[in-house]
Amino acid sequence: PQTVREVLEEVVPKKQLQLKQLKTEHGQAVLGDVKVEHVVGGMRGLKAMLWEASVLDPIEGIRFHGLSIADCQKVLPAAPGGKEIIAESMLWLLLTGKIPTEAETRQLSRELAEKGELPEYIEKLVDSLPSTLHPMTQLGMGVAALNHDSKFQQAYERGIKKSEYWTYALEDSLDLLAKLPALAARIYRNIYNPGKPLPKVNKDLDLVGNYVNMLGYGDNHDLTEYLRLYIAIHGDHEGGNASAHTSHLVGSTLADPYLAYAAGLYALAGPLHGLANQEVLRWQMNMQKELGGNITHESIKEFLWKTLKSGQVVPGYGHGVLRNPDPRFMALQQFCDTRPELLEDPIVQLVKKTYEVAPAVLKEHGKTKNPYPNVDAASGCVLYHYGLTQFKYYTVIFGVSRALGCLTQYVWSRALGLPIERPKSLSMDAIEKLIKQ
Ligand code: FAM
Repeated sequence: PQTVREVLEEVVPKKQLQLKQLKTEHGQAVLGDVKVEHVVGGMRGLKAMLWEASVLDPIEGIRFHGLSIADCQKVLPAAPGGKEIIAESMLWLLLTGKIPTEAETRQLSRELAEKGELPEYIEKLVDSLPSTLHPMTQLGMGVAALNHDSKFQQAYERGIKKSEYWTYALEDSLDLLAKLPALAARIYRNIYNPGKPLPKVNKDLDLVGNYVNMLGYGDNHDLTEYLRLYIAIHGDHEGGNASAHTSHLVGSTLADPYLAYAAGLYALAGPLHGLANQEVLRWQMNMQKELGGNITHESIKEFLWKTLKSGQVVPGYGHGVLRNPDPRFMALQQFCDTRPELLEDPIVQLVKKTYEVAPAVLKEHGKTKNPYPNVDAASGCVLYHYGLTQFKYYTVIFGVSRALGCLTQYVWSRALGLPIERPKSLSMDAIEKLIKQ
């Protein structure tokens, strides 16, 4: 089996040539207009950045190098004894555009496990934080501080050629990804199980198998399989979402992969983005408390209107690009469909019942361009069922996953020699002057 680096050494030159031709032959080609609404409306739909690993279609949803989630579930290797996609096989696809063999996947799992232990200074840093400090804040601090050993930053200081950047970026990216489970699990243990011993990284387990084991749920096969699927499908969602976009921008200054991803994590920590999975559980628990035993479509509709009338958004619904139900939401629902104990779970049922009425209410409310559920509407209720009930931690799991996409793009942005990003900003007066011309 080849290593992911060996496959990249074959793929990178081809993509570098494709970019060179695109730049020289089509540099002046127009891709669309820039309107005032883009400048003042968060650049929705503005074609403005390059991102190789995935493209998001508003109707069909995400495709990873052209493969849908269903395609990936057919071809990407699972864990030994498992069925679901695992982080390593998704990472291989994102990085190389190719499907890894089972042997290549196992080799990558082993390579990551070998690098999975945290340096002692990181353990001391994380253990020194108050348990009341939000786990996302703690995760970003740990990730940024891991740049102490960044190979990219050390090589850059030595003065390496631009053509070599991506190899050091890849080394840091694999090192960082390998350490996320131990870092994320230590934060969980410190906040929710203080003093409980943390298992060591098990060299025979895949990344998520180790993560679940260190979280203290290792004997729950179904939860492990769920988190394998969860982490694989949250990995990449093209380049414009806030965590990917932030990480991409920070990386374009040649800040190392640790700093770039730490920045991305702080975008993910926003309630309109990754923190929505925490907000969905809080909202669904409030709904369950308020409705008590009277869970009907009517009573859920009333609760939805109450949320909207109080000026809040309905968490887990809407999307900046999607105009259809999120295929990631559907994949997580399908995971439940094959497990009676999940289908009978009250919170899982509440999510399902909410999905049966929320789109119509949001359409009637008339503001959101997308009245359908996004991945956050479904992602937390299964965790809750399996006993991972601390929903303030949920975005950390999203943060372990989104590294797959952000670090892939960091490697590719260096391989393609993408420059520092610097779009033009305007004042309102300058805009008015411009449109009067
Ligand atoms: N509930 C109520 N109002 C909503 C809404 C929702 N779920 N989604 C959008 N709107 C409102 C939005 O606030 C805006 O109102 P204002 O003009 O008063 O600001 C209006 O509808 C038009 O918004 P849009 O163009 O349809 O959506 P955006 O592209 O501006 O924003 C989201 C997209 C995801 C931020 C937005 O749908 C939202 O806030 N959803 C709820 C929070 C959430 O689930 N976020 C997670 C998104 C997920 F994909 C992720 O990143 N993990």
